Amino acid sequence: MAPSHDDKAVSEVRDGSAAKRPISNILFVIAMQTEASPLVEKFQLTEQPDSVFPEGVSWVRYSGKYNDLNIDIVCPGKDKTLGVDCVGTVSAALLTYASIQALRPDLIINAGTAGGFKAKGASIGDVFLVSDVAFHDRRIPIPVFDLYGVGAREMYSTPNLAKELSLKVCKLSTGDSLDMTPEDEASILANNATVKDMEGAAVAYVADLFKVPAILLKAVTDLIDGEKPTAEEFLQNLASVTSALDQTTTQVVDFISGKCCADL
Ligand code: FMC
Repeated sequence: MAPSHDDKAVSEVRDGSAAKRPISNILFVIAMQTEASPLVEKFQLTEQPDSVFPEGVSWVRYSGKYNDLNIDIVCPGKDKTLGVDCVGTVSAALLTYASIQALRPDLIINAGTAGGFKAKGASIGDVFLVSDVAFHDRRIPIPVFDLYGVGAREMYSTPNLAKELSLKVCKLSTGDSLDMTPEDEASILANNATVKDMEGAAVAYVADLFKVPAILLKAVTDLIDGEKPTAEEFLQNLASVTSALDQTTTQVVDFISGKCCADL
């Protein structure tokens, strides 16, 4: 019997041949519409009305061709009742899962905003390439479950990308709150994170389940250890920081164009 599409994809990941094939399908997972819109415009993508997703979900997909790349941007969309973006790990994980199944990306990019620690060298508008992720709000004080809760994992290594674009590299800690309890703070410090978001480690978890290389780009909207209240600073800087993210993301896509994952 001929191998199915799924069997072929899995064996290519195992024998490493997928990493040596030129990247053709890039999947962006982006939590907020404000973060996605400039990239949708930049890559001249169009919203796909006949969804590859199950009927009734709020998820939105934009697609198109940019250089030699097929680009999809998926967003969790607006909460059906409250009308706000479905931020956070649950939507991000579901959307990443469904998108991998439907679109078979060669590479996933999760681009978004984050809080940064100025004590660790972060400034407003910095865009970081993430080297490692972990969770800071999954406390399970039972041996081994504690490590599972933290869920630390290294991201796909992209030394050439980091070097060529002189990207700042740091660790990311993910949790489902914009604010931070003292317990979260201790855990973020233990994770040695410079930035904190609400989706990155969830996207990385799902990408890892299916062995799809993933890159995380995080732009700093607010300083967690600064003077201003987080929510206020986040909203104030969202638009300007998103344009910095947009610039770096375009450079990353231009760098990726024509390369294999192994060259990144
Ligand atoms: N803490 C956690 N998340 C964020 C943050 C912070 N200080 N600043 N910006 C974010 C990101 C999250 O990943 C969400 O998608 C959104 O912006 C805030 O709801």
